[in-house]
Amino acid sequence: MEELSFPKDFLWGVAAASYQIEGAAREDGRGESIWDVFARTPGKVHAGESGEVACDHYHRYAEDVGLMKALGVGSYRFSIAWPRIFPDGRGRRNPKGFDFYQRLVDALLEAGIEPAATLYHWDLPQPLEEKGGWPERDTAYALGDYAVACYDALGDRVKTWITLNEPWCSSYLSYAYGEHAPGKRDETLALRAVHHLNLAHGLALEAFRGSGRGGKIGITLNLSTPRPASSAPEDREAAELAADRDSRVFTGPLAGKGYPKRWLEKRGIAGLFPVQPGDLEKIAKPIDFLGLNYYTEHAIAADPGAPDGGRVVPQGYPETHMGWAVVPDGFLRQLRWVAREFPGLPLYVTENGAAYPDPEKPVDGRVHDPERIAYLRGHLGACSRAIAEGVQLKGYYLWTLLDNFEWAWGYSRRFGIVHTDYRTLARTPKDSYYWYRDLIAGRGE
Ligand code: IFM
Repeated sequence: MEELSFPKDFLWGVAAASYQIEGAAREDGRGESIWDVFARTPGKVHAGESGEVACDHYHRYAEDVGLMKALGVGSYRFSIAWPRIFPDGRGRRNPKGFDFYQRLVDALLEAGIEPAATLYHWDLPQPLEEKGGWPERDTAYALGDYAVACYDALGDRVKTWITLNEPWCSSYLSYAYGEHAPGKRDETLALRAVHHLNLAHGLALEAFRGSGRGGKIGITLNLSTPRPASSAPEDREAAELAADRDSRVFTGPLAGKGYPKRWLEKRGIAGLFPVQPGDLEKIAKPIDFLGLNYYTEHAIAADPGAPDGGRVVPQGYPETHMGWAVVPDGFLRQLRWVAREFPGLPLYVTENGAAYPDPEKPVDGRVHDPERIAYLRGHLGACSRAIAEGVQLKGYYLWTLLDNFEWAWGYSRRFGIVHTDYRTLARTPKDSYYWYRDLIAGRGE
């Protein structure tokens, strides 16, 4: 087995998101998000589950920070629930919502853990969706205003900011494929959402630079950098088109290259991106780092009947409980791809981890999860290799600390290195928690 080797100053962390863990959905003046509404729409979420209680992190955050401290992580990536601090999306502030994040940040700093805050991890305030949501330009400006309020409230202590988490999900999955809130199925809306999410990033970035605050800011993408199913030119072309659709619509504007012409021309959809003068310049302003969330790699074969000319083909790899192929080499390929697109830009893995069918209750106080450890080890091997090749990878946030609400899958998929018993809300560290702890402490493999 290849040795894992990381620089002394490599940042180790865990990541989580507000709606997936906080609960307290109707408490202390929190407004509704699109996920509250989606979850109570019959048939949208597994077993009709919701984030109403989730892991009750809102009340148990001190215990969770204690778990992180004992784990030895240097940083915790969390997201701020927009409707908790602006119940209507903009305008009226909710002081109790701000107070929660003040308490959380103070507890983290007290424990010696650096907070890394994501502004938007999918819980759009419902009143903004009622005005059209991400397909509407005004939502981007609303995010810009919300960002300023977050910087003002927390910017003296939070030094790492992530504007958006996985805008691919907030656009395609939410407005074209209907699998995420608000559950629409209209590609035109999704492409408008893509541009307004990119613009929202640009506005939040501009506001951060304008604030003169110290610290760093970036964006987190879940890129798809698929492998061609064969070396045939048609398969290569299909894989590139898939990368244009899923990745270069985000990386292109960020890198100052605009939207990917090849795919736009093939589909004849250039006119569907509502770009206004000055937008692309704002989006292309330099970021301090790029966050990558990697779980799997697809193989793509040409398919003249498919709208984008390709289809995902099975690869014969083992799969996680999500049905996602386990392809650590794909992670290495993706890190190289990103290093080529953004030469010299510091990179962070802002999510990586795996769901496996752990038991509902620990047995004798233990949860054995050897498959998750193998997954993590394999993917950290790819990180270690990338660093040895010169990729500017500065840190790794494991997804995730606690088993939690896995969106449309409800509580049926467990990604945590700490088991959550949803009946008692008791937390039990799994074997993977101890494995990660030893790795961080330098006692790992
Ligand atoms: O749980 C999600 C997270 O919210 C975003 N990235 C992927 C994870 C696993 O599906």
